Amino acid sequence: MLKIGIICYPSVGGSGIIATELGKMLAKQGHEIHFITSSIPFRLNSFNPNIYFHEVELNHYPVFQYPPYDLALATKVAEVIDTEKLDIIHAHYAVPHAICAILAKQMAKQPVKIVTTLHGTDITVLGIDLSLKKMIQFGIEQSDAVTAVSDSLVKQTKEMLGINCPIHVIYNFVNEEEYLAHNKEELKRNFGIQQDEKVLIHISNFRKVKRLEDVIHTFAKVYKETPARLMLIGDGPEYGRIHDLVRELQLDKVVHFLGKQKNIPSLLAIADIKLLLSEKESFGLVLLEAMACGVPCIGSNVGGIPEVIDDGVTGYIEELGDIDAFATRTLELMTDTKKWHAFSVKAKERVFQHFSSDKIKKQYEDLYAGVLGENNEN
Ligand code: GMT
Repeated sequence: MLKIGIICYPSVGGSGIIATELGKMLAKQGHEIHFITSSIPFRLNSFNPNIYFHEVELNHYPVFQYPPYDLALATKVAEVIDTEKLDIIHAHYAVPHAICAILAKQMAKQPVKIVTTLHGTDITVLGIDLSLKKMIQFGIEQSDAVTAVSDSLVKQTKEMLGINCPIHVIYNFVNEEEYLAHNKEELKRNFGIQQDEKVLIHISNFRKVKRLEDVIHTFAKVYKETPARLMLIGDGPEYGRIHDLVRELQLDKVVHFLGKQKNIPSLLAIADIKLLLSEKESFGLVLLEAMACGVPCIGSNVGGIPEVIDDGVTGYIEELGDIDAFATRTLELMTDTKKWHAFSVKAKERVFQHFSSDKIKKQYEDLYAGVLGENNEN
């Protein structure tokens, strides 16, 4: 069994969810897991004797204008490598986490291997910044193994950064236990949603790349044709602008801003269709979460989205910004009950067959064994 240190963002967000759920699964398997983060990861909600949490504390020295979090993290990681004799540091995000891991490895007295997982924003957004490009390249090249959450992200990383080292695709997954059957009709009643009203849902951090305005305009077209509601889960920089747009379009009675929510499976259980119309999306974990609840998804033809949605089988993929096509497909699924059911069944099947947590956990374990020289694959 291995001793694995995990560095991730502890707050709400796909990368933090994947890092935490992976840690939980590895701990169940018997590995010793050490989370090294600024606060307890929000998904770390149950006790497991194999899971440890090391808090990165910031010192507010007056000489620093801003407390240097990255240096505090690297120091803490080095300390944990030595005290716990870690075999692996698994950094989620190249910058700053892989960089901190590399620095920690140099400071530590014990040898350790570094595995870095790229989640997308680190490459597709930060990689455009020339000042960070070199650092991202360094983080990737100095890691002992690198994974990315989709084929599309591997291609983009190689193209944008001119990197030749291998990057393994290991897809995201969901914790299947959280997506057991919910009573959809009862939950809908609790929300005051009428029998004939269909529910569309969008979940994101309300950043510009998520194209919330396309979600609203798509819903507006759908609502003209049939009774419907739109549930918006999450919060972020676009919140105010999108709120104004909803009011301008006089949709405030049927568009619900629910803010950040923890119990995503119960909310997804109410939904009939999930919309993710982003202009950048390396994977789209929220799609997988929706599919696990049997919710067909409509997405833009961008990044890893086409690797998650099976077009015409578990949902539809349309070109970025094509509001008419998004609305037509939404209406098609809303009005053809037989088709909706077929898509719903296939969506669940796809999650449990292609993105099963056991399969993904095994891929990470094989990768760890590879970097530690325990098999001949690497
Ligand atoms: O989408 C975000 O802005 C959040 C970001 C994160 O750090 O969680 O999500 C990225 O990682 C997720 C987990 O691998 C992916 O499902 C998201 O597609 C990816 N976001 C982008 O590529 C924009």
